[in-house]
Amino acid sequence: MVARVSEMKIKQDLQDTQDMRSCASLSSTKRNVVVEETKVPVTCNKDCGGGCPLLAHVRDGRIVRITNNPCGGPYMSGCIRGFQAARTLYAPDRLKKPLLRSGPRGSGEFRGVEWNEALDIVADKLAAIKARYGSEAIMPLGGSGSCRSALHNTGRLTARFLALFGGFTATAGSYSSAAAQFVTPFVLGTQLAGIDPGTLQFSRLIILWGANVADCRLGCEMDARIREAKKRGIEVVVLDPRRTATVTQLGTQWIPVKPGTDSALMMAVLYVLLQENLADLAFAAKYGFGFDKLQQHILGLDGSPAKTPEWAEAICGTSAEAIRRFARRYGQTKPVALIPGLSIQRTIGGEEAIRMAIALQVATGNLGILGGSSGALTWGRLPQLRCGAIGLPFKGRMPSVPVYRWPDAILEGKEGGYPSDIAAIYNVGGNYLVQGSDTRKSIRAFEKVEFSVCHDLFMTPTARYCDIILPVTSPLERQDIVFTDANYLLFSSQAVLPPPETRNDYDIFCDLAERLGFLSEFTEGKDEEAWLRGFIAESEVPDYEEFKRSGIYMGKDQLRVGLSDFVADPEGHPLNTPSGRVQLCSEAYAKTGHSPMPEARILQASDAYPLRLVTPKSRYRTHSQNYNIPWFRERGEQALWINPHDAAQRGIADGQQVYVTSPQGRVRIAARVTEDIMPGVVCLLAGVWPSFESDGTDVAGSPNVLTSTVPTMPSQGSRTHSVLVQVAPA
Ligand SMILES: Nc1nc2c(c(=O)[nH]1)N[C@H]1C(S)=C(S)[C@@H](COP(=O)(O)OP(=O)(O)OC[C@H]3O[C@@H](n4cnc5c(=O)[nH]c(N)nc54)[C@H](O)[C@@H]3O)O[C@H]1N2
Ligand SMILES: Nc1nc2c(c(=O)[nH]1)N[C@H]1C(S)=C(S)[C@@H](COP(=O)(O)OP(=O)(O)OC[C@H]3O[C@@H](n4cnc5c(=O)[nH]c(N)nc54)[C@H](O)[C@@H]3O)O[C@H]1N2
Ligand SMILES: [Mo]
Repeated sequence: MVARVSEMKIKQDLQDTQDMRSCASLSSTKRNVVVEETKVPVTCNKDCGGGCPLLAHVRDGRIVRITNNPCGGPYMSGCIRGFQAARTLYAPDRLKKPLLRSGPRGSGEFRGVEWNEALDIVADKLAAIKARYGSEAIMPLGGSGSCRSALHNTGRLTARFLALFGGFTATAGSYSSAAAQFVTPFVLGTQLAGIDPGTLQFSRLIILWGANVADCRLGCEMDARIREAKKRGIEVVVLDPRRTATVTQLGTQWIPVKPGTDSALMMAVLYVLLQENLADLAFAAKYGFGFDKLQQHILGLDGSPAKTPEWAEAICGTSAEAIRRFARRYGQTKPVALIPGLSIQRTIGGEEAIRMAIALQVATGNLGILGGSSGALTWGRLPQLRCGAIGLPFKGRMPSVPVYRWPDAILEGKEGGYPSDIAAIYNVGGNYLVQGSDTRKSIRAFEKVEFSVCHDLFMTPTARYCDIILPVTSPLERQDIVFTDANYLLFSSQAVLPPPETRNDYDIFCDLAERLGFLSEFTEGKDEEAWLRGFIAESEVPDYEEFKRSGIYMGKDQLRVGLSDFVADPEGHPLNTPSGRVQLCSEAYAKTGHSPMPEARILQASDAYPLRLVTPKSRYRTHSQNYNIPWFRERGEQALWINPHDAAQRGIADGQQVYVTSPQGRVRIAARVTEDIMPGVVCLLAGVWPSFESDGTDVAGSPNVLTSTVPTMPSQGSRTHSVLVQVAPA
């Protein structure tokens, strides 16, 4: 009885805290006298899209629940993955002992070993590889696991360790945004052309172009800001091949568009704007360079077809009438925030979609103004708060390969034109046998190397192919400073103790550095606390203790608009482009072998593979994380989304098992026949761990079994939304 009463008290207590959303109440963490419950400021520290200030409620050394940290204010909110993050900590399949492979690679046969033995083996193997081939024969792989922080950062730590060891072959660029990253500087002279989400309160139209922010987070405020805008009567147009939760919850209109065809649709929008005198020609001439040429291209005055809505309809599957209506609304409203998802550039020709999105915002006078946007990526595209982070002490040039092509680089090596022959994989914070493209090719790459080591919390498909697996702590079990995509920093305190036999990635690298003779260079004589205090000393955060207490430090300006200085004063703040203006036409870009002007470069479907597959994020997963946890998996059963029209053509009923085939592989999965996806397009959500039958068919529905490592050019970026497939009843 006593326990129940006290629990009720705690509930009331927490309720009060939540309702007040009072940051001050955090100062006394042990508020309840009956049962001690501490509230610890934390965050997830993954490349999850969020960056959310959260509070872990801890009782008897266990996290009992996770809520929003009231210090984040009314708009910042976590999501289901953050609120349920404790499920990762307490999952029964959490790795708790170092494992040494005892059967063939991929068999899953391992035996437990003591830490000392495991570390000796890793150190010896690395030393042998270096002696035989040089340290460039080692390729670190990793991405989204604990990649946002100052100290316990899987990418930074691995690079620091291997750099001090002697160097390595790096993977360059990112799965996320390689095409945008490549092309944006040609057009804008910078990557920093985003907006703070708070500026959306000034927008009169919001265009989510391939952005599904209700499921796939692009910052922890976006959702609430758009929800509020919609409540105020602002139109929110969502362009997506799928009717997503963003369409139904945040949107006022859904415009379906076939994946990889956005550049064509954008051209038709510009055509209507020009034809109907809705473009801001003065703005475009003042701030853009080459608008006249682009105009000729759009209107078909350069010998190319006119980019009419009818022309686009045939390519994009979007009705010409919908394009006209949308263009008019766009041209008649101001300011307009165009927020591209990263999806539109993870396609063949994705570079062009970004160039055209910028062109549209220039043509409508929405670039660099409050309530507008640049058309380039917004997520994480403004200066970060100054703060230290563990460094990469590498001097000189490091060989590198585009990350999207890592399996090709391993399989083909120097003979294939890559800079090194890779003999070892050091995998920390990534699960590329799920998330890399062309899973079967990726497996061959793992099979080829002489040695592979993995640090992870779970026996992922990637860990399964490694020779040694070292079990690590999770972000909630250690303290760190976490960077975000906007103008605030987070402090994530240690909420609970880690399982006894797990270690921090940092400590593992210390143990290895000691064995290999460079411990003092690696640690610089500092422990965790000393590192963190040092990072804050380099920052503008005035008070370390206060930062730690509240878990968040807000930068002064929360209403930043990228390129606003240029728009306010183009002479005083020219862009870092040849013209000093927005390079709508770029001769420098043309040197890559592509058109100086944006073009509609679109992958053509074929008779053998007539359907376009998209492979977006699930709201329940960060990439492949959480797939192994039943609570999340039950909420998002994998299925192939297919339109009734395409299903009927193939005699496929809802729930029926189907084969999805591409040149790379085959998947068998249940069909979900739904109007929520447009005709001609099918969808498998990303992050599903594959499960192969003996004939090589994956029966889990893992989309990368079907994707290809042939990238979009010239960026060498990911094209996981440009996948051509066929579907047939199984
Ligand atoms: N088909 C398709 N493929 C895609 C995408 C897509 O949309 N469709 N998206 C692409 C994108 S944008 C990205 S960013 C990549 C992401 O690809 P990955 O980086 O491979 O993503 P995750 O699946 O999150 O893998 C992170 C791993 O790190 C582990 N981990 C978590 N915390 C820690 C830690 O503190 N230490 C260590 N050592 N390990 C930790 C997790 O358990 C997990 O196994 O996927 C890409 N692949
Ligand atoms: N829940 C969750 N959120 C995340 C992540 C996660 O793993 N889980 N990962 C984070 C990371 S690392 C990244 S890089 C970002 C990625 O963010 P995005 O790349 O934007 O995410 P996706 O889910 O791949 O795609 C978003 C939407 O675009 C649609 N789409 C696909 N192709 C096209 C196209 O060619 N044109 C148009 N108009 N729409 C298209 C999809 O149907 C989907 O609804 O998300 C971040 N947020
Ligand atoms: Mo990403």
